[in-house]
Amino acid sequence: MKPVVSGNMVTKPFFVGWDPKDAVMDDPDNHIERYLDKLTRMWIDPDAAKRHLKKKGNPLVYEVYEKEIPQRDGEIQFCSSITHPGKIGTEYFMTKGHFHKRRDTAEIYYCLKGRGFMLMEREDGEHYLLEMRPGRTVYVPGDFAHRSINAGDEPLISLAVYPGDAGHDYGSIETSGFRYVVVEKDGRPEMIENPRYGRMLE
Ligand code: PAN
Ligand code: ZN
Repeated sequence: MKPVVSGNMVTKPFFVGWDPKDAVMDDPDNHIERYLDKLTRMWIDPDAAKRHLKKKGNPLVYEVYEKEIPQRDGEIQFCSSITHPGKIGTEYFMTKGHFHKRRDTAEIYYCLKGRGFMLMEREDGEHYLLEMRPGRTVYVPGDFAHRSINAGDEPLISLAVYPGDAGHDYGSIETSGFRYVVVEKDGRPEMIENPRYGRMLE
């Protein structure tokens, strides 16, 4: 019996297993994979991304396993968000980041594995960088764009939970970027101003 929903039909009760060893959901409906060759413009040094592709190949930067839940008010979306370890130049592997289409919707990230950060930034410039580590839940309020950053040497894995009708808006982050980025300096993570802020597509 397939214990899940389909499309926009009535939601039926279901469960998912959560592999306690690799901390990722079993039996997802969708698996989204983001490889470096499709993410070359999101770094402070896009040429470093191109050099990486030439010399070291095309790594999987992050991936998401999710159940397919109707995108409507009252439902709850949830997924495994996995950001792999690595760097482009000095900048840690990270997700594209997005606002929610319905801007006032919040999200929680329950970190299960790895080390890193949640970078959050509102349109007016208010921003926060919170450390993610196993056992910690980060609350991302509505109106904040958010991005996971892996500053460790194993996958950064979280259970992300957000409202059914939140949706994703990638456009403004793709174009403008975040005002701040996290790089490795003297072996440690450091938040610096994004030198390409406002012109990520150039
Ligand atoms: C997460 C993210 C996931 C991948 O489920 O979608 O971490 O990051 P991007 O969506 O920025 O590529 C979430 O925040 N959902 O709303
Ligand atoms: Zn989100």
